[in-house]
Amino acid sequence: MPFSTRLLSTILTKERAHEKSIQDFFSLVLTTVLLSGICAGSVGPDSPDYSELAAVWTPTIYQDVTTSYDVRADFLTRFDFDGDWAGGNNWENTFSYPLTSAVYYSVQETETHYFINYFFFHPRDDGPISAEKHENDFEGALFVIKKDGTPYGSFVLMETQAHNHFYQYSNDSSIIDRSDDIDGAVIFDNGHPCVYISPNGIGTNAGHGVRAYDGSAAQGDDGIIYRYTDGLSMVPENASGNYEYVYDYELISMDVFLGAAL
Ligand SMILES: [Ca+2]
Ligand SMILES: [Ca+2]
Ligand SMILES: [Ca+2]
Ligand SMILES: [Ca+2]
Repeated sequence: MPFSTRLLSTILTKERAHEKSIQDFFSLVLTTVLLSGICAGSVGPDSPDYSELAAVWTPTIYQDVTTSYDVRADFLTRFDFDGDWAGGNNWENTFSYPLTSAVYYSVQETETHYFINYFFFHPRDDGPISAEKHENDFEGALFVIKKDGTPYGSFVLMETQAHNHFYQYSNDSSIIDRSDDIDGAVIFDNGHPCVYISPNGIGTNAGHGVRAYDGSAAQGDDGIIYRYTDGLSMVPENASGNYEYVYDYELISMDVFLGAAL
């Protein structure tokens, strides 16, 4: 079995055992599509380098954490944080390796827009009951960027995913409610859209679901910020306080999954 197929099979098997993780399943379906190459976008003659484009629009991430399951289980990291591409050992390896900060991305484009997916990986989705626990928690956000003649375009909206809901956020008044409604506005951090990721636990505001950050304080007065600055992969050392500590993160193309399959 090709590596990518085996990898996804491992992840999906784990995920399907977790019946409530519909949100994770949708993310993985998208991941599957991306890995299959079906969505691979062509680079237009005037398009910027995708890695540069993704870096320009990197989200500033308000990562809430909880001490209930060890705050490290809420740290963003890379899928191969433990030095291998095996998905079936990530739960037990979570605290045995440094959880170096990373966010994955992929870009597609049309004649008028760029669609940048940012994917957030946590080795564990933990909770108080067995049905809440699973490894390989891969969730994300989609940013829609309009081609406006400038090198990197202008932000239009973001769609995020939390549990079995997709949420839409925009500051553009011309985008109105239709079959789905606009769920709120977008706060920018020096030009970077701010997103919120819930901590481990149970309920609507847990499980690493992603929403636009709304300015709220971190639950339990602990949470950190991941802000893309120099693209450095870091291991958070302190998660206490109301988003008091800030850490840079590495940006990685989803293509690495294809590379790992070779
Ligand atoms: Ca592993
Ligand atoms: Ca909505
Ligand atoms: Ca999750
Ligand atoms: Ca917290």
